[in-house]
Amino acid sequence: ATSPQAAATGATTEQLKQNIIKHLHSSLGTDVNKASSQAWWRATCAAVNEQVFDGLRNTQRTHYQQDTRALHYFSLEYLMGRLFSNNLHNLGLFEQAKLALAELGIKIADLEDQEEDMALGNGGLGRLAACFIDSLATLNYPAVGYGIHYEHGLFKQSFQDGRQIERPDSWREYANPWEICRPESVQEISVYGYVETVYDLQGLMKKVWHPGRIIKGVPWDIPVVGYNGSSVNVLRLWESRASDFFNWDVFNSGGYIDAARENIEAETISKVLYPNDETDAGKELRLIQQYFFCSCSLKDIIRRYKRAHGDDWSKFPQQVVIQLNDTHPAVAIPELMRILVDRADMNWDDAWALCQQVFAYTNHTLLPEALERWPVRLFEKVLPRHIEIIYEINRRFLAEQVDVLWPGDHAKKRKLSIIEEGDEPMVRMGHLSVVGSFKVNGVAEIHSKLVQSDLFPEMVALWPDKFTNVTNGVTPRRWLKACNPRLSKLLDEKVGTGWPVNLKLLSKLADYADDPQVQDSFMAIKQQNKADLAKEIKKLTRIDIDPTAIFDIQIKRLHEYKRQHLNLLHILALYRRILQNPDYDMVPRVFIFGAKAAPGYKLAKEIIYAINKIADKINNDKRVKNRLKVVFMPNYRVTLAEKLIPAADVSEQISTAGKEASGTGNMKLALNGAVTVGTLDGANIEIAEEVGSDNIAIFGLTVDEVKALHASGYHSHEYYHNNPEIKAVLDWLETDYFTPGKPGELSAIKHSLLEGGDPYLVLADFESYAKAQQLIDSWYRDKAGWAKKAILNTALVGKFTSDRSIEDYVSKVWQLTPCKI
Ligand code: 26V
Repeated sequence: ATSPQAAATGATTEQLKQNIIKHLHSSLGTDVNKASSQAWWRATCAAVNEQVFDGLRNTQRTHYQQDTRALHYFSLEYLMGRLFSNNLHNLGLFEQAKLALAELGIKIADLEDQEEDMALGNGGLGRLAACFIDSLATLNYPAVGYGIHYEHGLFKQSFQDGRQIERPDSWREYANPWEICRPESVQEISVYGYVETVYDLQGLMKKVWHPGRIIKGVPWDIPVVGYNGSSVNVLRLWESRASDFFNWDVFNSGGYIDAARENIEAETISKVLYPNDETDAGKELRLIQQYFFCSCSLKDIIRRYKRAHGDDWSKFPQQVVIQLNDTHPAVAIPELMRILVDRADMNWDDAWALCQQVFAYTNHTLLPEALERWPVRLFEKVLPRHIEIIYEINRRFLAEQVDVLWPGDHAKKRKLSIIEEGDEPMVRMGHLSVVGSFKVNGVAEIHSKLVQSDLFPEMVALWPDKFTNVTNGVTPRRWLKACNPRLSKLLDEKVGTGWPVNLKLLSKLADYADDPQVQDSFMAIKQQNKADLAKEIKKLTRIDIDPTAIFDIQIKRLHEYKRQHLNLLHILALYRRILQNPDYDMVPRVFIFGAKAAPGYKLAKEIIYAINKIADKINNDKRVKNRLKVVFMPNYRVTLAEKLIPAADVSEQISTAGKEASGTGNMKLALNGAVTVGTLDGANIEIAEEVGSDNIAIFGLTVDEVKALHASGYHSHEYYHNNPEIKAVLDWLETDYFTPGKPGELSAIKHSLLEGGDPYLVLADFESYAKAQQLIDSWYRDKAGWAKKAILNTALVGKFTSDRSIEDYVSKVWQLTPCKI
């Protein structure tokens, strides 16, 4: 079966076969008789790359000739996952490749498993960046993603006696077939040193930065293939190396050892992704990472601009827009100022006006511990010229904006200052980002409201039009078409094949929600996906699960605010009910977790340990009679998500209201027909609006109720003393029931909920959560009723395609025009 796109490119199954064999010979130096799966995979990648590179050349030539305005997405993280089947799907070659390989005696799934995940991100923020660059290419918008070429991505997780063990991830140990090194585009950047004030011949003051270190940035390009043979954009990731130029001096003065050490130090910058999300560690290397990639990227953008426009800066804001993915790349703002004022000799006002037309900032979290602040002291050491520029930006902001609206109000100045005063003065990166950007957005309606009302209310008073919302989305190509081929086929039949690029078409499926035949097909597909997952679970954990049980899935980073421990307490309550009443009537349920904890986040690791220990006990307790199983899948990552999501019946989205900015897993699970158990938080609210209250189990305190409860004084002890089930399960954690001979091993959770004050209101929401879970149980007993809910979830979440998010950014922020290739 040749897809129309593939036919148009002239690629036939036969040609693909010949190409794969050709590469087996000429690129891999092996042949069909002795090639390993790895070699077959690499040969197939090489064959696919012939088309990828054609698209890349065409796209770059077209953008250059038409001198298009382009988006530059600045992100410390891109959680790409695997690219093999994604690229095949987007080129329209997947079915052909599958056939071609089958004729060669190779299973395509075996080749897919040869690829390491490209895990250059922590969680939601990094995966969002990956979905966005997919949509940008699909929608033919000129765009470049900029980031860091980490040698080691997010750590690999395993469990040892239930405890998380981290091992380094080496995704490109044996070379990655999708990346191209571009030595012709290296950049050099500076750090450390001191600033000298000099006067030129006219007596004008100039600042000269004498760097202490020069570092080379080597760009690696990863082609980003749009769906349906549209544009092929690039993700450009910078690798750090010691500068050749700089090392010469050291060599010449006889310092071989020093030179070698400097090599290592320079290479350290892009060595490893920081595995914390949300808690700001304030590490020097992290600041250097941020500056390194921002400076390399800005210089790259300026080099390209100058090729077309020479030294005329006037068109720069017309051609260039830069989106800051959270505050992590905010140092790009003073860096562009430095380039314009110190290097291009532009006056401050013109330079600042230009900057403010170029940058836009997305906020991804309200958690105070995640709001980035850097010690001024550290800035002075690493970026001595930038801290001066930040002071000047701040001085003018306070004098020309704050003092004009609130004359003489020193409290306001203290609150709004980019520099936080105190024993250790700090640079507030959020403030810097708002002041330096022309647009600021949150990532779901409620989150954007809270950004304005709680985080930056005075900034809204100063610039009401600066603030906006863009609700997140996910790419349906990866998160439905590629990961759930069975459901995709059904959708092709029922709503036509246009849904991957027009996800609202899925709403046609709602017409069939009551149709018994469609219900049967839909649930049969879910059942097959569950059977596949059950096999995978057996393979990875040795745990046997009943594939007809409810598959209840919570997959996301481990965080107190995401409340995996609320889920766990409810599991304990169910277990206790079963033990107290051997005939306790419940639909069999498998609770499945996937989550990595930041290596330094103690309580998160204790929660993982507790889930594993409790799982062990429950899974081996005969009295449970298979009503309850608990599985913690190790090493949760994009590739595992692709197996879990199509098999989910229930999606756990249970953060404390006001804490989860948006969530995107919630969208992926609903899209694949899972029913959400969720709080009114982040995008759950918008999902509920789309699917309707019959098709989602909402529970818990609202944002306003959370605020009111905190204001009136929250006492978690009261819930402990007033609810016997809560008391029993918390006390249970202190015994040695789950850790024989070692009482108290699981008590950290109880401690945080009682003595620790339960900052995320786990106990306050427990009862309401347990009721919502009862509702799920009763809903599931009605087979047709459940099928209808599942179908309506898939049918009604078309809003959450990242294509829609991108179109929102384009109309509200970026003002781009599509460029057909
Ligand atoms: C923060 C930090 C703090 C310093 C150390 C390194 C580091 C790395 C990442 C982060 C930010 C994490 C923020 C994040 O991932 N937010 C998530 O963004 C998703 C996409 O917008 C959103 O769906 C989630 O609700 C939000 O938690």
